[in-house]
Order: sequence, then structure tokens, then C-alpha cells
Amino acid sequence: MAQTEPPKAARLWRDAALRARKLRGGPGEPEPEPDEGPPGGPPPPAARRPPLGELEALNLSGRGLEELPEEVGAALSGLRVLSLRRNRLCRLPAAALRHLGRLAELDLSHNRLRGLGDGRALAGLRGLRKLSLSHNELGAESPGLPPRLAELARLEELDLSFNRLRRLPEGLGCLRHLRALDIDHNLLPCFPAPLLELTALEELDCSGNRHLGALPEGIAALRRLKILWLSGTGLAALPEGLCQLGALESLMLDGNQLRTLPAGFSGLQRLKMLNLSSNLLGEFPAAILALPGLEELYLSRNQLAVLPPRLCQLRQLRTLWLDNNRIRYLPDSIVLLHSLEELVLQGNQIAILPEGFGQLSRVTLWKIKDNPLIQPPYEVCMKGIPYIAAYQQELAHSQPALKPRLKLVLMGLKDAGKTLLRRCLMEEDGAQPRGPCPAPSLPPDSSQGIEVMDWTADAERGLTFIVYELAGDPTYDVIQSFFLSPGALYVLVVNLSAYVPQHFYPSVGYFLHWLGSKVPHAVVCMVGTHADLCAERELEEKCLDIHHQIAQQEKRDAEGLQSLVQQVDEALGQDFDLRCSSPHTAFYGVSDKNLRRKKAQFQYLLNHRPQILSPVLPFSCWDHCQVRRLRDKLLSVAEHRDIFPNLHRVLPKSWQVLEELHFQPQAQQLWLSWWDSARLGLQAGLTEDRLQSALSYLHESGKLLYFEEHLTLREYVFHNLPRLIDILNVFCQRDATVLLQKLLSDTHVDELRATQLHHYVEGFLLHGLLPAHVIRLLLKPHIQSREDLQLILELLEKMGLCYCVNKPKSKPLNGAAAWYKFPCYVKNEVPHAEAWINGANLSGQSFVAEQLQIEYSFPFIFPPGLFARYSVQINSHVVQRSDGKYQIYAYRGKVPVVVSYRPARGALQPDTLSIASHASLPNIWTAWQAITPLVEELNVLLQEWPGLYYTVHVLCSKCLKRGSPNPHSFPGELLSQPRPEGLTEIICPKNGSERVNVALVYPPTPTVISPCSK
Ligand SMILES: Nc1nc2c(ncn2[C@@H]2O[C@H](COP(=O)(O)OP(=O)(O)OP(=O)(O)O)[C@@H](O)[C@H]2O)c(=O)[nH]1
Ligand SMILES: [Mg+2]
Repeated sequence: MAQTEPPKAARLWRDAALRARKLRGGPGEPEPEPDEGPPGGPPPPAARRPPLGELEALNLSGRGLEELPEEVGAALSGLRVLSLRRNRLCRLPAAALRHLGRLAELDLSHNRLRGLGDGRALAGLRGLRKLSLSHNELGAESPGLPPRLAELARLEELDLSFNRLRRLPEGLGCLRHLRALDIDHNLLPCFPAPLLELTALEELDCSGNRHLGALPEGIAALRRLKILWLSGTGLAALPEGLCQLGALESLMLDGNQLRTLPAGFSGLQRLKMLNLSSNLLGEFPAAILALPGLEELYLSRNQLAVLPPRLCQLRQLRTLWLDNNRIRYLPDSIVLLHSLEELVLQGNQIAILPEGFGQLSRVTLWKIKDNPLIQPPYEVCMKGIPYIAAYQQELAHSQPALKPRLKLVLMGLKDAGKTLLRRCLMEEDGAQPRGPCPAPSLPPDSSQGIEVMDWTADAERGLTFIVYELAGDPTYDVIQSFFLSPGALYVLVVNLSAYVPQHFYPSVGYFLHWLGSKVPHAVVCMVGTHADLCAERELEEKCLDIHHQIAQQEKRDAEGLQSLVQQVDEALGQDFDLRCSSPHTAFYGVSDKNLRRKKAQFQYLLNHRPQILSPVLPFSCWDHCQVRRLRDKLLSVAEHRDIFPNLHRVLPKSWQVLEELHFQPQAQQLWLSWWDSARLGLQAGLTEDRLQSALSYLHESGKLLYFEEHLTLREYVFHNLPRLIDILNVFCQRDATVLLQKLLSDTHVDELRATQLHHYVEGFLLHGLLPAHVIRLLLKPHIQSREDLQLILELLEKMGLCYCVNKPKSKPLNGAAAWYKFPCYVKNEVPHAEAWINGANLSGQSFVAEQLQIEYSFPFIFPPGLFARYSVQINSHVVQRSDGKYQIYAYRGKVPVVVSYRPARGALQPDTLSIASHASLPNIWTAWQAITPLVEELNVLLQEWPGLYYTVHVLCSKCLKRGSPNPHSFPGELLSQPRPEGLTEIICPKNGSERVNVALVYPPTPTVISPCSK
């Protein structure tokens, strides 16, 4: 059934059509009857077909037809519906059409028609009511269409979209029955005058004729018009005549240059949908408020600063998109829009949401990112309307509290001077400016993992920093990535005396890439330590060099992204069909939607570069003045409202008290049960039903861990972050002696036991494997009870640090027997590869297997620890796994899969992570079924890295089979697209003679998350 699209795609299309009110129902819409069998498949038995002459509907779409012989027409003279969609017709099959005088519907879309000749062949189809000529090359030979088209007097629907027409035939106005006309995406230089005579018209689509420029006053004549599309037509103003289209229900005006609407616009009293996105509106057009029936209003990407209080008059409004404007306040009355289901406010300047916002309980599509929110705080807003409601109720119960507390993260290479810098800052006492700097007398040891402490930097103003110091040893990167979060102030520390320009990347550039990919728009302060050991000139030169090289790296990255935006733009400028026509083209087969998404992603990356606040601040721990200067600098940055609006967030007093109670000195336990926490809640004045939202806020703002959606963990609150971090730090330890010391300390161990423990440690450092009881020993004194141990292991699993290799499914975990694998420790293991050798299947028989391989590449940086975390994440999907340092072989059911990481080899071959499987061609769906969940799991994980740039490709399975070292790659976006209708094979551009079956490039059902969406 060539007409049938996969159900999901079909649904998407229907939704899109519904949204645009573009459903053309009613009589005159007999869909072409499907003919049996898949395209290209064997013809069904002739016995089941009616005699040809009686056939009423025939679907010949996607058959690669170059012509339709006259005999076919002659034999099918009874046809009423004929689809010749997606063929290769260059000319109208005039001879065949001559016999088809009864045709009511003819679909010639997606062919290669360059003209319609003199039009005689079509004009003969007197009964034609529906004609589609979209996606051809009409206009390529002569600027217009033959006048005889106007002889199709019974025509009701005409689709001429996506051609190259520069004008329409004069007589077109004679088509008195025409209800729907699509002339979008042509090259019309102005609004075609003949259209004004089409008074029966109910739907008109002129979008994408980029130079239409203006509409005539006479458009008022189209009084029956219900749907009018004028997207991207270069309109700078609208005529008053438009306001007389009293029947209009949907009006698309997005992507123009409108600054205002005409005075009479409120005359469009039937309007239900209005799209004014991507225009130049500086003020909210008041006329819109007088359209009481409006259900959908799109005003994204304008320059609106103020919304009128009377917005609430639009009582029927279900959809309101206001993203990417300059809105500072929402009118209080917005909470009266009780029908709202979609509210999109992303990318504005909103700091405070009006009281009673929680009343908008019907809103299911809610976007508020990229606003300087303080009340409710960002963390609450992001969780959705119910959380906002809870916050606002809480605020009404107890007075607001303001407590400035900012996360300060110190990062930089080993021996950069972070620990000493932190000590100097924290011990610096403003009251004794001339005292000796105390810190250097206690040279610190190399730090391990992460250290967290509170620093009251300004007691007067009550400003506290929560300082996270990340040790420079790269083995801690996996764990440290968890603590790079938005809304913190980052201090990147460089040892200036050791610095040489050749080491810019490992000492500075790398950290900026790492941070930037985890925290877009991160605020970074550069500090150069050991200034006392450098001569003045040297100091100046090194600071300047770092400054220059940061600028260069930024420039390179931004230029790279900009050129990608440009490439996507160019591709978008082309027709989708053109993009599908040859696998050589960039973004082969990628849909416009996916391209737009990709562009938005690049633009997001470009707009959210790290914010590097200063040139390098030279610093010596010996110099009191410099210490104080640094402290003042950090304070002034922290208090800058534009940089850290969050610092001024308003919290209900009860939430703040709850936070304090959780951190009081007597709360030293590792975790609290929900009930313990609820008791503290009561002390803070929070009844149990109000505790959840407070805990959720504290979790989101990084104060404690509370996993409200986890089956077991939600019964607990991990309030003691420093102790948790101590535990994490244990698993960063790679020194056998230190580990052994921990195991052997304070227990009475005999020699035999000691040897045994020794083996465990060796095994751990090589294979990352440990039994639970040894983990318990290692974690002494942090862990006292078995419950402690089980909880911590669940937590580590949830964080993606380890997984249980022998946990019995559906049975509770048996602490004593369980073994845990920590993938970041896997050192030199090479997984056994029997199943993969030369495409041999499980039973060892050789067969002609086709390879599927999805490759992710990471041109700037490969997220530290991603491979280890990913290998934990996929554990629930695979069986019989065998892990190597860079590779995992496993099975999904009976199908083998392999996940492999390949580190970068020079700038031209970046780090890659690939997921592969194989199967014979008829069974290739099994291979897709094996890898798709793994791909989706990776996509989910990558969403934790919103500033990361990476690409996804589907490697050509023919190239892979040939063992080509440089296989061709198809765009990864194809994974989230349905297989194109009618296409069976794709030519591999690397080897023109090879055809790749479409089933080896597109999965049977598109993946849910586009690999490139964030
Ligand atoms: N002369 C001088 N020595 C410094 C300065 N800052 C740090 N040091 C010394 O440099 C060495 C490393 O400093 P740390 O503060 O331990 O370095 P770190 O960045 O914490 O290193 P890791 O913990 O390993 O990541 C220590 O011996 C410090 O005493 C400084 O400004 N001047
Ligand atoms: Mg240190």
C-alpha cells in the first residue's frame, strides 16, 4: 500500500494539518484505492482484480514510471481516481490521459514535470475536481502555465505548490468552483491578480513565495476564505482589505517583516488561529484583544516588551507562544486564561511569575527556559505548573526569605594552586588587612575527588559561597561532571609559573570545552596563580597569551558552528525533494523540520558560549592585596543581577528553614528516611503534603538528593552531600596501597584474608569488579548498616557509576552475593569477540550478514566519563555482556550488539562512539531492534550535555561489508524520519555501483528522540 504512511508519521501529518485547519474533508475526496502489495513487490494474483475497464481508482505512486503508455489509458477508461505521485514523469502522459475523460482526481505530484505543454491533455479532463501538480519543476521552461488550465471548470482543489512558477495563467479566475488553491513555495514576484476572481476560494496558501512583498486591497473579494497562509512572503504591511475577510479562521503570517497590524484587524471576528511569529512587532497589537474566538496565538520571535493586562479577554485561548521576545513581566490577569494548554515563554526577561499562576492547571506544554527567574526560582519553574502552584501556596503561608548562596566551583590542572587559593580566600580576614597570609605555611597535599565547604564571604550581607573544589587529577572527571551545574560561578585556575603556551589546551582550553559542553553560558573567572614566582614581564606575557588563546579557541569554535549554520541554511533554501534526489548532497534526505531543529541547536550553542569575565587575574597566595582583590571580584560578580539573577531568588521561609534543619550539625547521618525528613518539615511548618515540593526544590537546586520518581530511593533523602562526596571519592581512588589500607584497617585480618583482599583490589583496578561485602569494607566508616550499603549501591547505580552484574531480576538484591562492576575501572580487558568475527552467527555458521552501525562523533570534546556511564546505562537492555576498556560486546535477546569508543586521532578524526549490530537483510529489523534502544539511551544521556556539539551518522553498510576504512555516512537525522515512500535503494556515493537497501539506512520505525535534539 504505497499510500500508507507509518502510523506515527501519519498521525504527525494529521496533527499538523489539524493545527493549520487544513483538513479538507467532505465530498469529492475519495482517496485512491490502494492496490495490493508493497511497492516493488510481486503483483497480486490477477483473479482478485476487477476487470480493468471497471477499475475506478488506481494508485501507481512510487513506481519509477517515466511514462504512462497510451494502452494503459485506453484499458482504464473508467478510472475516476489516478495517482502517479512520486514517479519520474518529465512530460504529461498526454496520450494516456486522452482516454481518461472520467477522471475526477489526478495526482501528479513529486514528478519531474517542467511544463504542461499547451495544456490540451489536461483540458480534456473536463470532470476533474482535484488536481495535484506539487513538487515538480513547473515554470522551469516557461514562467507560467498554459491558459487552457482554466478550462477545468469543475476543479475544486488545485495544488501547484513547490514548483518554480513566476506567474499564473490569466484565465485562472474562471475556476468558479475552486475551493482550495496551493501556490506556496513558488517564485511569484507579486500577488497574482487572477486570484482575486476566485470568489469560491476557502483555502489559499501563498507561503514561501519570498518576494510577494505586498497584498492588494482587492483581497477583500475573497470573502469565503477560511484559511490563508502567507508565511515567509516578505510582507512589510497588510492592507485594510484583508480585514474584510470575515470568514477567515486561520491566518498564517509568520516569517514576514510586519511591525503593526491594520486598524481594522479586529474585523476578523471568526479568527481562531493567528500566527505572527518571526515578525518585527515591537508592541502587542491591540486589535488582537478584540478577537474573542481566538484559540491559538503565536507571537514567537518578535520584539515585544509588554503584554497588555487585557490579554485575559481572550478567554478561548488554548495556545499562546511568546518565546524569544523581550518580555519582562506577565500581566497578572494571564492567570485568568483558564483554557490555556500551551504556554511558551522561553527566551524572555521574566523574573517573577504573577500570583495565582498555578491556576493555569491545564497547561501541559510549558516552556520557560532562558528567563532570569527569581520568584519562583528557576528550579521550581522548570518542574512545571503544579510545582509553581505549590511554591506560591507555600509563599502565601509563610513570609518570603532571601538567602544569597552561590555555588563556586574551583577547577584546573593538578598543582594549579586551587587548594591553596581556596584556603587563602577563606582564611582571609578583612579585619586584619596587614596580617601575614596564613595558608602557605601549610602546603596542601594533592587533593582527591571533590571537596565541598561553606564560605561566608561577606558576613554583613550574608552572602555565602558553597565551594566545590575539583581535584585536578583527571581520574576524577567522571564524578566531577555531576557537579558542573548551571547557575554556579566557575574559577579556572592556572599555574602561571608552570604555564607554557604549548600547554594551553590541557591547562585551559580543555577545561573550557568540558565546562561549556555541560553548562552552556557558564560564568568563568580566570585566575593565574604562582604570580610570585614569575617576573613581571613573564607574568604579563603569559596572561596575555592565555587571553589570546582563549579568544582564538572561542573564535574557532564559533566560526565552526557558524559555518554549520550556514550549511544548514543553504540546505533549507533548497527543496526537500532536491535534497532527496542524490545521496551526494549535504543533509541527504533530512526533513526540513529536522534541519530547522539542527539549526536551532547550533544557534543555541552559538548564543550560549562560556562567559569569560576577565582577562587572567594574576594571583599569589603570598600577596594579601591580591587575595582581597580576588575575593572582592568574586563577590561583585556573584552579586551582579544580570549574571546571577538566581542569587536573589525568593523562597518561602518554610523551605529555607527546612533546608537549614537538614543541614544542622546534629543531622550527621548519611541519609534520612522520608519520615525523618517529614519530622523536620513539621518543625519548619510544612505539613507532609507540602514537603514533596520543598524537597524537590532542594534537589533541583543541588542542596540535597531526593529522587522523587525512583521506586526505592524516593523513600530517602540524601541530605549530607559532603559525606556522599566522600563516598564517591573512594571510588576515584586508583592507588592499590591506599585501597588496601582501607580494607585492612581496624579489622583483625589473618594472612589468608589479607591475600584475598589483595586479589579483590587487583581485580577491581583491572576489571572494575567488586563484591558488595568488600565495597562495604571500603566504605567504612561512611557505611554502618546493610541498609546503608544497599542504598548507596542503588544511588551509585542511579548515578551511573556501577551496575550489579548478577542481580536476580525481580528479586530483592542480596547484599552478600552481589558483584558490582565499575566501568570506569575497566583497564585492559578485551571483550571476547567470537560472535563478531566475519559475520558468523551464534551457531558459528557463516552467513551473508549486513552491518548496521550508528556513529556519534565529538569534534570538540568527548564528555569525560561518558563511555563508562553509558555502559552502566545500557545494562538493563543487554545480556551476556563482555566489557573492554573501550568496547562492550553483548546481546539484545539473541542479536549481538557492540558498543565501541574510539579516542580521537588528531584533529581530523575526532572521538567517536558507535553502536553496531548485524543480521541478514531479511532479518535486518532484528538488528534495528537491537540497537535502537541503545541509541535512544545514548540520546537521553547526551541531554545531560546541553552545550555539547556532536554529530550522528548511519554508516553505509556496503562500505562496512567491504571493510572500507572510511565508510560513507548518511545523516543521523534519518533515524528519526519515516522511510521515504517508494524508495527501495540508495546509491552509496563512495562507490556508485553499490546500492544500499533502504532498510539498512532507515530503521523500521523512527526513533523517538532525534539524535540531534536537546
Ligand atoms: N609560590 C607559590 N606557590 C603556590 C601558589 N599557589 C599554590 N602554590 C603551591 O603549589 C602547589 C600546588 O598547590 P595546590 O593548591 O595543592 O594545587 P591544587 O590545584 O589544589 O592541586 P590538586 O589538588 O592536585 O588538583 C603547592 O605546593 C602550593 O603550596 C602561589 O601562588 N605561589
Ligand atoms: Mg588541591
